Amino acid sequence: MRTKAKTRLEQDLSLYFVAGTMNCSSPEDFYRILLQAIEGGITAFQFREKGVNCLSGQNQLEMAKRAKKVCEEHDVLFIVNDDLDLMKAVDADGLHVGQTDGKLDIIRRETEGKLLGVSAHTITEAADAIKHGADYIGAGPIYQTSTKPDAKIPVGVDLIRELRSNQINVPLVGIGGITLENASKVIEAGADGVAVISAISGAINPTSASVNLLDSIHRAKENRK
Ligand code: 3NM
Repeated sequence: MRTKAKTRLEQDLSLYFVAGTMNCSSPEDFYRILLQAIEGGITAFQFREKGVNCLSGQNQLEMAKRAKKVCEEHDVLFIVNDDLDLMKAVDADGLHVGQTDGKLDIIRRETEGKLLGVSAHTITEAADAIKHGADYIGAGPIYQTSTKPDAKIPVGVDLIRELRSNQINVPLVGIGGITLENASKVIEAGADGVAVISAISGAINPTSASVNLLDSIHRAKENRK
């Protein structure tokens, strides 16, 4: 990736909201929360419609289109989790995949011209993802999370530090159990951004939760300079 594009992506991943309708009390509630998060300044959004009670088929497609439209209107990156066909159907900005979502070289070929994010839990996984052309890495779970039932053991911000000291220089976001209280530690350890579900979807006021998270992230980036 060219330096300018990389710098832009680093900024665009600063506050990365990840959610699906299952993380909210209803599909309409999901859409309301997304609008409020956008109002609060999220820089990227990942449509992650998976698990119990998730939308499927046409309902899922319609919601993805609505979410993409509003993200596009507000210059918020729109990434689809794990579903290449859905990414193509809505012409998303990119795809995010985990370690078990398929062969990376095939996925990279299928996502040409789009962003590709990969979840990694170790240095080896991150290095392998980059070798296969990942544009950014989601590292985690950093802290304990109850949002993802099959999440691995929390690795702490040490994983971020270790990735940075092992030449993992692509844009990097931490994920898992990140809240207003600990977001700055993830940035101080070397991440470009934080990815959150419940810190925004479960907030009483998703707009102010986003404003406060972004403020904390910006401050931590300033402190790093
Ligand atoms: N991926 P919350 S942890 C979607 O470790 C996801 O790769 C993780 O939810 C990983 O912000 C996680 O509510 C859940 O903890 C994040």
